[in-house]
Order: sequence, then structure tokens, then C-alpha cells
Amino acid sequence: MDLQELDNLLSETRENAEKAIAEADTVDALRSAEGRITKGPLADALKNIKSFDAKERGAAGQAINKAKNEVKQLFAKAQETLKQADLEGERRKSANFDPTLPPPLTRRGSLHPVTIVQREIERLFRGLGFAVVGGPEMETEFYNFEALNIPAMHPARDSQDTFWLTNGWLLRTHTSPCQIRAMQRFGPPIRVIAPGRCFRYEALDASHENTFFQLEGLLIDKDISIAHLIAYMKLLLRQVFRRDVKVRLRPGFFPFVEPGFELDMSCAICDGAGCATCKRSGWVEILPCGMVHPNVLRYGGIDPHEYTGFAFGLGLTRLAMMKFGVADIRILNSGDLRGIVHADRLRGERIA
Ligand code: FA5
Repeated sequence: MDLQELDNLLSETRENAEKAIAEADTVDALRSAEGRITKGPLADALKNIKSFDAKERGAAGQAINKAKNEVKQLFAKAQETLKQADLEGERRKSANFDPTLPPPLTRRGSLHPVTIVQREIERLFRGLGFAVVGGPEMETEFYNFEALNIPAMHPARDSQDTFWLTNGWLLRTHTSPCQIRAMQRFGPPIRVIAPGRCFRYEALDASHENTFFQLEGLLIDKDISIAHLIAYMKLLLRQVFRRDVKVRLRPGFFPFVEPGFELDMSCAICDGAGCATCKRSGWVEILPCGMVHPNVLRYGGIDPHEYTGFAFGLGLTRLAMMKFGVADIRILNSGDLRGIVHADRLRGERIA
């Protein structure tokens, strides 16, 4: 054999190796093809090295070794690719891989129960022509008390223990300051609701938080009466609970309404039997309301001889507790969902 013939043989061997690699579909098939080629023509060529001229022997040996290494590398690479593919196949088989299935949904969070109730009420009142307004959480004494007919030293201030700020302002104790701001901003007739966070320096228990939500409502127009007030309150409760709710209306005193009422609902936690949430009374104070006091209308720049109106201050957090069966108000500010999950099961209602 001369060098030219050797070159042809080595090229053919390389081609055979590539062909065998393309045909092999398992690692074992690759191994046996590699053995066949390296131990066959390449080994034979090495054995026959003596048949070359002494001058050409060195070059022939180098060419054979180079071809051998190239073929080995080709097989090693092919083996690695096949192993990866096998592994992928196993993984798919074991996971019952179905490429036609839609990708798994990412679990999204759900809205806070108070937000859910707030949005429901906003939707209802928007549909009735009300605007949704806000107000500052840091308020002046004027808007939080004085303009609401609660002058300094008035005993009604004691019922709303206040967080005072060092600049003489305060954290609003209720959403009622939004009434005055709405009167000043819009003038009559007015239809607004104002949901928002309130703060009281309270001793905490199952139904009292120092940070909670109220939703203020104010309607001012000509010839508004208590009949309008009651009709709107009934509508509100029906919308939130989507069933008949046992309520009671009793006189309530608030300096900014006259007459004033307390609307309580039968405790949804114990079905009126009495529990820690309702302080064993079977009733939960939820919706104080009344006809806007003439002095408040005057503070808001409205003539009480021309206009009348009603206002309400819904305890939004307590309403969410009643709707979702949350027995302790502190759960709602804690971020611990277990109490809510429990109530969810209890009442068969889904939060989101
Ligand atoms: C007021 O705050 C009046 N501004 C409501 C009002 C508005 C009356 C307009 C008339 C006209 P009261 O202090 O009762 O009222 O609070 C209203 C509601 O807020 C209560 O019925 C209760 O549901 C809720 N609430 C009061 N204090 C707390 C508290 N510490 N934690 C949770 N909810 C509370």
C-alpha cells in the first residue's frame, strides 16, 4: 500500500463512521459501530505499516493515528448527544409529559375581603349616580370634629379616642370629614361615597381594631327624608349579602345627624346566639346613619332651609367580617389567612 491508497482508505473509514453514527439510535449501537471501525480497517492499516517504504512509514503512522482520533471524537460526541436525548425522554415519560396540555397556571393572589366588599358597594353606588371620593387620613381638628358639630370639650369626642399628631393634627377617627370636604368641593345636590381607613386609640378585641375601614355616604338634595335613607340602607345590605339579613334600627346619637340611628345586623358568626364577636349581644353595630344636622350643612356652605340630606358611616371592616364569617377583626390586618380559610369553609362562600 502506498500513501495515496492509505489516504483513500482513511477517508472511506471516516465516511463509514459518519454513516454508522447517523444510523445508530442507541448508545449501545454506537459503541459496537465504533468497535467495528476502530478495530477493523484502522487496526488493519496499523498492522500493515511495515508494508510502507521506510521513508513513508512515519507519515503513514501519523495519518492513521490522526484518523483514529478523529473517528473516536466523532463517536464520543454522538454518544453524548444520544445520552442527553435519552435522559430527556425518560424525564418526559416519568412526568407523563403531554405537550398538548396548556401550561400550568401561575397562582395569583386574591383581593383582601375588605377590598372585595368595598368594590361591591362602590359598584352599587356608582350605578345609583354617586361619585366615589377620598379624603386625607391625616386630618385637622376642624374637619374631624368641629365642622361635624363636635366642638372641643364635647363628650362625643370621648367615644372616638384619637391619635393626636405633634403638629396639632390627628389621624381621622372616621370618614365623616369627607362629608364636609364634599360639600365644600361640590355644593348641592351631592351624591358621594367615601371609603377609607380610620384610626382610633382603642383597646383591641374581636370587633375593635385601631386601624379599620369605614365607608361614608352622603346624599344632599331637595326633599330628602328618612324614607330615602332607609331605602338606600336596605339596598346596600341586600347587595352585599345577596340574601335577607336580619337588621334592627334604633335611635343613635351622633352630633352631626338629627335624627340619628344605629343600624345593627344579626351577628353572622353566631347567627344571633351571642359570641365574642358581638359581645354576647347577638347584634353587630354596622351602619350608623341619620339626617344631616343643619349645623353641618351650614359648615359645608349649604342652606339647610333649602336642602336636606342623609349620611351614613358604614363599618366596612365589620361588614367584611359578617360577609365572610371572620370571627376576629385582628385577622384582617394580620396577613394570616388561616382564620379566613376556616370561615370560608364554615360559610361555604369563596373569597375570590
Ligand atoms: C362613626 O364613626 C360615625 N362617623 C358614623 C356616622 C356617619 C353616623 C354618618 C351618622 C352619619 P361609629 O363610631 O359608631 O360612628 O363608627 C361607625 C362604624 O365603624 C361602627 O358601627 C363600626 O362598624 C365601625 N367601627 C367603629 N370603631 C371601630 C373599631 N375600633 N374597629 C372596627 N370597626 C369600628
